[in-house]
Amino acid sequence: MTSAGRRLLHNDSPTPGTLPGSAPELLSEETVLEQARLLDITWRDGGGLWGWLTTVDHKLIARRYVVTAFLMFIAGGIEAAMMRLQLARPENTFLGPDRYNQIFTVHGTTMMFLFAVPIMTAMGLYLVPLMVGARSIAFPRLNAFGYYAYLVGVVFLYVSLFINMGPDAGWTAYVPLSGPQYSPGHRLDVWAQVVTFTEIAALCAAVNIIVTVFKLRAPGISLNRIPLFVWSQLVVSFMIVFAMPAVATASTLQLAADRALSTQWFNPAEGGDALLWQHIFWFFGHPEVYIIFLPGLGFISPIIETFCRRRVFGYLAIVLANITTGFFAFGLWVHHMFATPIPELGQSLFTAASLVIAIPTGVQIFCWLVTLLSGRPRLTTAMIFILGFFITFVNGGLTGVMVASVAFDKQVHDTFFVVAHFHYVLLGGAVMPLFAAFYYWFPKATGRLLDESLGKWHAWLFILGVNVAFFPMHILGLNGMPRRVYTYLASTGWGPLNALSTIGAVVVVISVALFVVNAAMSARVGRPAGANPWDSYGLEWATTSPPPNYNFVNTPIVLGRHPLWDTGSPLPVITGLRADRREVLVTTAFDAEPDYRHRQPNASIWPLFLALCMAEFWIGSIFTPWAVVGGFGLTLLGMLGWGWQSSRQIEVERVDTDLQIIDTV
Ligand code: HEM
Ligand SMILES: [Cu+2]
Repeated sequence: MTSAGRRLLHNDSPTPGTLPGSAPELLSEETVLEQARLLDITWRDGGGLWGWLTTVDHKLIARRYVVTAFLMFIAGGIEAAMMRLQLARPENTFLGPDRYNQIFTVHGTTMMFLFAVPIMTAMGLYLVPLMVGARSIAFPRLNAFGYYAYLVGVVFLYVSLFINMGPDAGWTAYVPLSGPQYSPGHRLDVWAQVVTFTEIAALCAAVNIIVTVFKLRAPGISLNRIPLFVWSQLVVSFMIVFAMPAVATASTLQLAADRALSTQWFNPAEGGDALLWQHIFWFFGHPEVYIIFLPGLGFISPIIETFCRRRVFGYLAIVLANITTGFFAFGLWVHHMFATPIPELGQSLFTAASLVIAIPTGVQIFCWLVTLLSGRPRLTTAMIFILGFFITFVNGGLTGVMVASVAFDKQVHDTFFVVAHFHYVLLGGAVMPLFAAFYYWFPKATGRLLDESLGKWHAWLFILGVNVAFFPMHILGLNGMPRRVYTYLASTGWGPLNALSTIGAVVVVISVALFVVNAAMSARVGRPAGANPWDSYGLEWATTSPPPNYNFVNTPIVLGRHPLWDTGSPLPVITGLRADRREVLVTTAFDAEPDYRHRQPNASIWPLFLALCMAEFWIGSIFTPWAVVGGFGLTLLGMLGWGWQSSRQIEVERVDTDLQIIDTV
């Protein structure tokens, strides 16, 4: 790179539009068009069914991921509606006890494992490479494999539910209820393997995002310029790496083994420990909640900035809040176990830690409030959802602080108060920001805007419905209504509030139906968006909508935290990557200086093949030990094929001097 280039990257106060110390040559329009044509040929995956099955384009995979996970939100929503119908009046007979057990378990399992985590990582898999100005994601084939592993879990859970083999011990699958003695049959084996598939998928996504953020950032995106959404994805990816192996091990190597191989991990009669399950589960389970809502919070900064036309207040504070939340999240798990015999000192410690974690989240909220108050907010649909987030999430956070105290928690443990609390957090902290993100980034992914007037109906009805559905549950819980119970007597007096809650759920169903109609219509006939419909600042808005398969014709150069606002469009670019093969620019971890050119794999069938082998292995093992033998052989074959392809395709090369910094036309 030229010395002008180096100076450029380290110049902290850029003058928009000019390059300090250099007289850059300009790229002519023909050069750019010719380059785009070549890149399109190089990065295009095959057409037809084969092309569809073998693609490794991160955007196509992420779109499938988002759609599948959203279908899971609908499935979980149908189950929620069924539960609410059953509970609408006392002694109802719509769902019997056995059906109800399966439905609440599958609802919880679907929402946590098959909707919330996957949809958040999928948004990252789509947006992170675009936001850091990369041609692609770090490991395209691993990305495809992760999606297929997840899809196997989805299909397996729902096929099982339809053949009356749906798990029924709660999404937490506590032993001894979930063990061989009290849950004979295969229902809980299904649960254990579904968890395995989803955790493998989450780990694939996490590793991919971490490496993409550290090594594929466009020149100039030093650590202190990484977009806030990308920061939240990075923190969450590290959390996944530490949390998911715990539950995958507990469910596959311990619970499934206790059930199939008569190991005795959780059986006190044979020297095992039943509480061990709760510890391992919640060591994963508590961070899981933050894994779900930190990306939700990550959506908020860019949306508020865009619609207030103001840079967010307290960038550094928000980054540090993300990191501390990620850290502390691993020190709270015992607050889910206050009803078990935990030493008093331990209880106090975990109470204190649970109170402390409210602080970093509060810091983020205050930063956004300052930004909102000092800007001139435009009340678009995305912003209405963010308003809903403030109301709903803060309420859920407050009840969280309440249940952090042991004395209070023991009163409301396993009642509907807890159900109200965590739905406020999840719907307010994850689902509302997610809908905001849909309205904001849908035009990027499809090239068309969602309809705003339908959107506003969706937003207001959703916020109203959620609060009507869940607020009464606080009171029901305080009045003693237990969770996970299929009915109650009229003499309890819980009927009217339950009926109100069900009405709220119906409003939620209507509002989500409006969204589905909106998305289906707008994807076809919505208003064309253009590259940057909101006049926003991030790199994802610097390319066309939808982005081409190679993301950017030339890698942009970033001179501030808000590239399109700092520099204006078009951005200066760096040239020199080859167009005749799939190359990405690898940069240094801290300062994002060009380092290597890395050649990436072409379309491949091995990810799908390997996921199917793994499905055969894990699902088959429930029914016959021979599946393990067959699965082992097939998996080995899949790995060999995968590796053989890599050895022919992938290489790295040190960046030489032909990378140049250029101001485009
Ligand atoms: C507005 C939509 C929703 C409604 C009406 C709803 C309703 C319910 C109800 C009534 C229960 C309690 C069943 C019982 O204990 O008897 C429940 C449990 C649960 N819900 Fe939801 N829910 C909704 C959305 C969500 C979302 C978005 C998530 C997560 C992202 C979620 C996660 C859970 C979990 C983890 C449980 C606990 C399951 C268990 O006890 O094992 N729900 N839901
Ligand atoms: Cu917790």
